[in-house]
Amino acid sequence: MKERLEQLKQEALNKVENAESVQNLKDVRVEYLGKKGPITEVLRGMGKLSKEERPVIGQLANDVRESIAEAIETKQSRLEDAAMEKQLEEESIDVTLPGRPVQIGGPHLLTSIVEEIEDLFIGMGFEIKEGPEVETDYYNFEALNLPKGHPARDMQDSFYITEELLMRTHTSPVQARTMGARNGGEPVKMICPGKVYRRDTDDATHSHQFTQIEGLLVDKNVRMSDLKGVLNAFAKQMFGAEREIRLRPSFFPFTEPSVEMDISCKVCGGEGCSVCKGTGWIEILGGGMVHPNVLEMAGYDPKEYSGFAFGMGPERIAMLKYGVDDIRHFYTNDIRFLEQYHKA
Ligand code: 2NL
Repeated sequence: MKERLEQLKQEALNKVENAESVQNLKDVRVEYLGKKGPITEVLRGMGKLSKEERPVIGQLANDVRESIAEAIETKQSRLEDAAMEKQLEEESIDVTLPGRPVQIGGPHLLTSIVEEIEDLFIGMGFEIKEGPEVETDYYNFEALNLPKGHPARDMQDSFYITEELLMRTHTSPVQARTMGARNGGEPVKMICPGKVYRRDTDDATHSHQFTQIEGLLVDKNVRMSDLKGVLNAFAKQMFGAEREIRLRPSFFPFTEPSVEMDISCKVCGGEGCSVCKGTGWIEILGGGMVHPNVLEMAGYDPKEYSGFAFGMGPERIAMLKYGVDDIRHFYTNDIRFLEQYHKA
């Protein structure tokens, strides 16, 4: 019996030693220490032993039990430690690795420019107005002194939806609508930024869709000097206090007289360079006194009311201010271009 117990002990300890998982160990425990295991069997057979042998074998059987149980416990904690070690290794984080940069977005350059211009005019008491991009022929052309068949319509060919509906070619219809809603009696002091459309072939300076900001002031006794004062304040705030402005005679069907405004060239200080094409001046916008026909169609008496209006292209303003050489940069959304202006 002694040999049997020693043999069982050796067997069990070998199995414990070779166990590869906690489950293996459980199996060994059930196999050797369970109620139906060989050691229990040995203990059951003790009745047949002599008085002298009984306590010796009993003691030995208990020692064997304890040795096996102890070995299982030791092995189990070794397996658990190894598993934990392995998991820690797999899940370890190298805190010395540099962090991944987070992409931080920002406003589009055009958005920034439009908002900057809006803020300047809000500061001078103008309100911001918006209107539909799909317009009627009436508000886009007729109400602006461009009757059907007028030659100036050719320069503003657009995308037509029907005979009478088109994508607006300028933001002026917003102003015609605003004036019309004032019942011919209240002053207007507004700017209207927005998208406009022309049937044009895209190149470095032309786009079939672009942005416009127009301004309008209608009241009693509005004069050309008021236009000049507002535009001078705008130019100096937008481009720098050292800039001079210059008004040249021009033509627009909806203003009379009409002007074009230049600002002095910063690059050469007026000497003449490639930016100003040798003239010392850079064209910025157009404007003039609102044509009496336009006032009349909007319900104002042109003998009592007068007004000035102007229009500019924020793309052109941004191109001049930041040296952007192609209008298509604004629309192709190359992040490398756009990112440069996130802190602008
Ligand atoms: C330009 C020139 C201009 C206007 C826009 C206007 C609007 C009304 C009445 C009279 Cl409702 N005029 N707008 C006047 C002159 C010039 O824009 O070069 N824009 C980019």
